Amino acid sequence: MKRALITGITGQDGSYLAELLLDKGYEVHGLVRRASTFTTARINHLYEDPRESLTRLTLHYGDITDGARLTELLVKVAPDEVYHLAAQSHVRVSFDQAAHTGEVSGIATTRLLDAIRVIGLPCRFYQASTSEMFGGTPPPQHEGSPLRPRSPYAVAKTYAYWMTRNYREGYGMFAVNGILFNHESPRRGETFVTRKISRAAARISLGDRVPLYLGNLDAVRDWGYAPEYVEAMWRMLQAPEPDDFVIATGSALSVREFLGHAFGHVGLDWRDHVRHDARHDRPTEVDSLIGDPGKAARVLGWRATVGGAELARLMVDADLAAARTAPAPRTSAEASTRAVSW
Ligand code: NDP
Ligand code: GDR
Repeated sequence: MKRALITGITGQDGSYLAELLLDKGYEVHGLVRRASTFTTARINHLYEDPRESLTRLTLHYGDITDGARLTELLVKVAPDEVYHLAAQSHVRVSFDQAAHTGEVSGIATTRLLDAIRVIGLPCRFYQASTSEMFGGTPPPQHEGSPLRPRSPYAVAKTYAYWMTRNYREGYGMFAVNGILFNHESPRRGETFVTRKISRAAARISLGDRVPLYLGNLDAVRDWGYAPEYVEAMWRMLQAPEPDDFVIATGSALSVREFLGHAFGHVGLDWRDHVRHDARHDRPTEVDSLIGDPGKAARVLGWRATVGGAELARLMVDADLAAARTAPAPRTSAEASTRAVSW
């Protein structure tokens, strides 16, 4: 039985990856940071499975910035594969927490790589790199495109990308970068734009009158479906040689077009319900990210099948179902759209 350690297991991708690996028969270990409230909503269902997954999924407390704890866990778990997904992953928030984002989304990767190197653990390592690293480079972006990061988040991830490559080249580690373009799902964090939109379309279609406050609607993103993207992560670690891959659909929508698909799906015109709030604008914006997934198709046999329009519809349907069973109080909907700058 293969053993995997997932950092960021409570996040969108970590939860889908844990499912995928358990389905494949892995023993899965996840790093979870302590919080004053429960953070395991996305993986609780894995514990409700009465069969053997209960004994094959283990969570360990730890913070990704705590090198000693990472070393201890790597020795204890001795994973065959490490999927490093933990990060401060919000681009807008990274402008408010630049140094913190550098620690969590950048330097923590070095702590993990170094712990693996010092222990001499013969594991395979996946780094969650991002299309944000391309920043100001015009589309289509591929593995050889220049990295021109335009946010503290993207700068931190670019550092981690290069450290991963350096440890591969310098120490012969099987360490790879998955350069993933935006990927979404009903489990997407509520402050990312697609989920803000799908939740708003659902609640407004059910009668809520509170508008949706957004920033820049002109940004263009290559949006794919998260469960398909975690399959690509796994394939990268099964490849004969370590290498870096762009994972994307190859086509894109603007935020405005995504709004059209989401609100149109429930018979609404988004223009009646969306307001601009400058707090959601970014000091430096990334205008257009559209990936070229050709290498992943050739080498890994991986292709995206769900595009932005279908994604908008499936996310709205999921939020409609959720809102019907547990309608959010109006006040909390308003507070969560107005309180901070996402
Ligand atoms: P999420 O924001 O949903 O999840 C982030 C995870 O990191 C959560 O489990 C979070 O824990 C954990 N985390 C944050 N800080 C710490 C810390 N200090 N110590 C331990 N754990 C921590 O991100 P996604 O699932 O969407 O993305 C996964 C990874 O892929 C991230 O690294 C992201 O930057 C990267 N990425 C994502 C893309 C996307 O479109 N989704 C595209 C390209 C890259 P908690 O639940 O407690 O907050
Ligand atoms: P992104 O995703 O920055 O691409 O990073 P996000 O959904 O936050 O923004 C996408 C685009 O929408 C614009 N936008 C808004 N964004 C948010 N969050 N809130 C708003 O109100 C809003 N209005 C407009 C943004 O300006 C941006 O252009 C995501 C994260 O998952 C990263 O971790 C990951 O690396 C990249 O995708 C690829």
